[in-house]
Amino acid sequence: MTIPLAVFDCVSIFPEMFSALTGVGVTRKSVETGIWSLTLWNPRDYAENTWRAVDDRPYGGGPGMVMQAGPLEAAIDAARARQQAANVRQSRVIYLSPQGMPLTHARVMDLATELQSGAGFILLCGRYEGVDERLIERCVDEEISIGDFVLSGGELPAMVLMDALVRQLPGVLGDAASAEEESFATGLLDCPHYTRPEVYRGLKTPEVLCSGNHERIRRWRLKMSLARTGKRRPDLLAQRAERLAFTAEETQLLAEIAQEQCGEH
Ligand code: 9D3
Repeated sequence: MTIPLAVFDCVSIFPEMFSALTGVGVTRKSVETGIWSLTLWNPRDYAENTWRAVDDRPYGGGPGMVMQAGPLEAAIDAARARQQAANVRQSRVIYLSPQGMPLTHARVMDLATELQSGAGFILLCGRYEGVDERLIERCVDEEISIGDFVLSGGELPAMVLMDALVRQLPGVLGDAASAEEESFATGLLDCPHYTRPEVYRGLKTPEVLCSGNHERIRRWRLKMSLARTGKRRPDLLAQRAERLAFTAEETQLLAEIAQEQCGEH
């Protein structure tokens, strides 16, 4: 493999964190075979003061520190130049930020398509209270959040985004796993899974899964997915109903589930 299917450059004052992505599992295997690449840039290397400080106190006062525009822009420029030298068509700068649009499966799929058509991503990870707004104005194409909860910085979100994207590249997952991937794409939660032993501390594996009847198993799994989604994520079922995305079989199974739940109450 000579040309990677996805090119990432990442700007962070904690580059050592990224071994959590490049050092283990399928993400490690696929980066080692050259399916994707990650180059890290530490804005401290572009700080001009003797202490290599990249943050300063906020104008207007208040708690915490703000990342300065200068070292971040220098690091982004270096990343852009490296990507151009690596024949990347155009670089997209994504700032992982609590103010961004929340990441969704649909957005992951669109970004994966963009990557595979030759774009390179430059991921900007903030620390402290955030980054100087003028850096965002000048350099950032898009802001992405991974959800409405508070983290300590953008590094874990950047790894979440890369992990989600890398899984979509051809050759990263086996065929079985990529087929399974569709389960989220269908908008249903996964069914329960069981493995040996058949009885664990008195708890039996559902008989159907040991029956060898693949049609019964498929139907049971679909039913469990529908039941769980209805119970835990009624919003997902409602979305699917709006899109009229239920098959005749699913409608039948949902009726069975409703019937059985009537018995429970
Ligand atoms: C005083 C307000 N700050 C604390 C609530 C705002 C704040 C600044 C920086 C909150 C978090 C962070 C660090 N977080 C990220 O950089 C971040 C993030 C997140 O915290 N949650 C979800 N997605 C993301 S993407 C980047």
